[in-house]
Amino acid sequence: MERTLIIVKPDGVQRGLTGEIVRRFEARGLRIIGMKFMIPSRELAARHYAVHEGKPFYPGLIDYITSGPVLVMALEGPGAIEAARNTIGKTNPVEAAAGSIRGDFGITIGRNLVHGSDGPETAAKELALWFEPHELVNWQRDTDRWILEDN
Ligand code: D4T
Repeated sequence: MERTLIIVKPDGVQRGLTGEIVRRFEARGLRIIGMKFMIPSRELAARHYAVHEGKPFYPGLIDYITSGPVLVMALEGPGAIEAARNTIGKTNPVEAAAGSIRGDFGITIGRNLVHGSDGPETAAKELALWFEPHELVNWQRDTDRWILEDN
């Protein structure tokens, strides 16, 4: 079982795509284990995007991610990180496959709707950054035997 951190960014929330985006992850079989709605502080955004500090797009990225409410989710499942990245699509929506979230709803890299952790180390770091341990819920999904081969 793997865990990943997903953010519906301010454009996804403002455009009323929150439900559609959550639906896609649920339909894929990923289990929601945490969820919160918040306006990220600039400090939180800076820690989340620390790896991009100094890059030309960094200031715009921080302005964008702090510009309004986001929906933050922790998802769990086998291969959850890669599965979620594939559901989200390539970083630049122009290159994202049709059928992915960015491929269906995005057209520009600076408004790419969703974030998903890009590896196990990043996922662990981001989950700890956005969630307190007690905010993550351990639960059994009754449909798991129809979604997961080993459950
Ligand atoms: P996030 O982190 O938002 O899920 O995006 P990705 O994991 O798919 O892509 P990333 O970390 O490389 O980029 C982070 C964030 O910065 C924006 N960005 C990126 C941008 O506005 N201009 C750029 O040239 C790049 C590379 C988009 C996503």
